[in-house]
Formats: sequence, C-alpha cells, structure tokens
Amino acid sequence: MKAAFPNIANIAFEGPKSKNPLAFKHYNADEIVEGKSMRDHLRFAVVYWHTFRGTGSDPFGAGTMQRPWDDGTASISNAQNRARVAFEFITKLGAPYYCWHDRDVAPEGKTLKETNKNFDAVAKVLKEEQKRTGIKLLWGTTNAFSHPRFVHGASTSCNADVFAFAACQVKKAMEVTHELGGEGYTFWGGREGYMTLLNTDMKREQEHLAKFLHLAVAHKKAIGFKGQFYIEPKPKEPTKHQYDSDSAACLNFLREFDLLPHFKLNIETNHATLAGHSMQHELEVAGAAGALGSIDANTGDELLGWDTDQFPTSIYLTTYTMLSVLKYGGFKTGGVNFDAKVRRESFEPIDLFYAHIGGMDAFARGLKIAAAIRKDGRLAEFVKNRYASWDTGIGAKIEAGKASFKDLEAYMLKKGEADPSVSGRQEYLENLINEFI
Ligand code: XUL
Ligand code: CO
Repeated sequence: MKAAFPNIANIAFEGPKSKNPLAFKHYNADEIVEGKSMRDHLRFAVVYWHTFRGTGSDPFGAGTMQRPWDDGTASISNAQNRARVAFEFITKLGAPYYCWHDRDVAPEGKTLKETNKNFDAVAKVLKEEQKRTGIKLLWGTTNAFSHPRFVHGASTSCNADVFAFAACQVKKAMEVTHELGGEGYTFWGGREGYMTLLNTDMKREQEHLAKFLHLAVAHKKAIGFKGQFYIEPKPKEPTKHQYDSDSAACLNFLREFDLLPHFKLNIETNHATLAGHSMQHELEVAGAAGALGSIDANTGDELLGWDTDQFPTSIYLTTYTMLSVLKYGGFKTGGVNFDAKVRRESFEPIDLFYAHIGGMDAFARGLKIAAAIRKDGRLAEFVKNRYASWDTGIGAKIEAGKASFKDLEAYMLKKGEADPSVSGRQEYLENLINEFI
C-alpha cells in the first residue's frame, strides 16, 4: 500500500528546546515518572471516529477535510484501506492504543446480517494491523445514535424493537472488541435521554437502560470478555437531558440498579464543562467512589456552549487532571483517549499530527508537573493539616462512630464555642501551583 503520510517520519522526542513542529518536546515515552514510564502512565489512544471519519462539517457547513486516501465511498475496500492508513498514522505518532465505534470502522449494510459481515471484513484488517504494529485497542463502543432508527434513543427507546436492535449491535461490537484483545468497552448513551418530558416515562426508560446494561454484563460473562466496562457521562447533546448526565448521576444510577461492581467511568473534559463542572470535579467524584476508569481528553471552547471536541492544550487542565489520576493510583485499564477533532479550518492531513503531538505534550507536561507537586508535598501537607482536628480528640471519636449527638452536646456545652480554625488560603495554594507551571 502507498504510504498516506510519505513525508512524515516517526515522531521523536527532541526535548523542550526543539523547534521542530513534528517532534515531542515533553512526551518522552520511556522517561520514568513516579516509578513508571510516561507511556504506561498516559496510555494514549487515538480515536478512529474523529481522526479517520471526521469530515469537518458543522451545523452550518459541509465537510472540509482533505483525506487523499479516502475514495468517499461506503465500500468495504475503502474501509479496509482507511484502517491501514489509521495504523500508519498511529505508528508514526507512537500512541500505544486506539478506540472505535462499530460504525466508524465498517459501513452499515442493508440488514443486520450484512452489517455484521461488513464489520467482520474490516475487523480482520484491524486484527492484522494490530498484530503487525503492536498497537492495541483501549476500548470499543457502539454507535447506537446516528441511524434514524435511534431517533427516540436505543435502550431507552419507546419501541422495544429498537432496544433489541441495539442489543444485537452491542453484542456484536463486544465480541469484536474481545476478538481484538480490547482492554475495555464503553457505553456512551448517545440518545439515552429525552427531548420533552411530555412524551417520556422516565422511570420506565431508566429501568430499560439498566436492563440493557445487565444483559451486557451477562453477555460479557458468556463470551469470557475480561475487559473493563465504562459509562461515559454527558449531560446533554444531542438530547436535552441525557440520563448519564454527570459522574454523580452515573454512580447513583449504577448503585440503584446493582451495576456498580461491573462499571467504571470514562470521564470526558468537554462533557464535564457541559454539566457545569470542572474536569477535576468529575474525576474526584469518580475517584472517591473507586470508579475512575479512563478519560476522554477533548476540551471545549470557553466562548462556545457546545461540544467542540478540541485537543487539550491547557497546562492547568492537564496538571489538575493528572493530579487526580495519580491521587487515585493511575490508570489500570483505561488511558488518555483524545476523542478530539481538528478544527474545520485545519483540513490538511498534517494537522492530525500537530493536534495529537500538542495533546500528548500537554499531558506529558501535566504529568510531570503533577508529579513535581506531589514530590514537593506542600499541597498534600496543607490538605492533611486542614483536617487535623479529625485526627485526634472529638474528631477521631466522630469518625470512629464513638460519639452520639448527646456526647457532642456534652462536649460543646463544656467547650462553649467552635473555633473557625484556619484560613482556606486559596490564593496561597494557587500561587503554589503556579510555582510549578
Ligand atoms: C460524544 C462522545 C462519544 C463517546 C463514545 O460526545 O464523547 O464520542 O466518547 O461514544
Ligand atoms: Co467521548
């Protein structure tokens, strides 16, 4: 096959002084941080859907992307050729993982049978390419939101046949993920929500969503798939309200329906923004519940209210993200999946390299800065000291469950007043972070 990026060599680490736009300045895959290589900390994944299927279209205009390798048809040979291009790109970039939706890699056929056959034909090439390059599948997922049959949702559709169709799709995509040695499987509830409550039985829809996920857990067992299941929170878009609206809502849903042992969360930066939270907040909510699984690292634009899926470039963002990831023990099965697309105006193939290099360097810096903050220890020490009153005396008694309301009354009647303790010192801490950025 003719190379799709003939003028681009493997992207090398050249260090912070390099002026080469096709080199890493900070991502040095073998460099050890906190006892682990950057490659193993960050576990970068390239997304098939935006990187190889993104057209550059937006609600106001047609596609702009120039992709000379793509003949624009929905043929199997075009899909297979595109798969080989993807692996050339990921190899040159040096990312260890990739992710896909079933419908990104292979075209939908006229019937479910034909669709599955198409998927198998492309999965065969994906398997060959994974073997040839050593690139692995971080997670697979299903697109059960683009086709018109999913107009009312997939597992939450008012039509039971649509639930059944989505189940067939997830079954097949899970099997292909398993066949490709995928390390996880993600459920993003594309249209699992509502546009108006006037036509919606919310309780019934949520029960159907839970039923669907239980069926997926059962099938996972049946086929012996050992990968991690993830739920990806998002509050809105395309529906007005999505049931998996944020980390807290997902955790509550998973607990209510006895699904929590089977799932972790895949937290996406731009989704956190849409939910009115920071990424750090979403990571902390998931981490505190032992459910921080993986991240989608794309960000939004501060001046646009929708999911613009941009590559991460903010060092504050990557620092705070990595502080939380390190705090909860790092990625076990997940990684940093970009789920980002180049801007509509960045239509040349080389822009795909600039975008990923920038995102990987931003995360490498975030990782190094977070590790330096942790090594310094002042931030953690501050937080520890802030709660010192809980380590001894009455605080320790309360935490140990050894103080009743009556005991607390006796204690406070004797003491007379509660001291507000020490200042929160937000500005001092912000300055401390800036010492490292
Ligand atoms: C949509 C989104 C999805 C999921 C996978 O906003 O983030 O691409 O990551 O379905
Ligand atoms: Co995502």
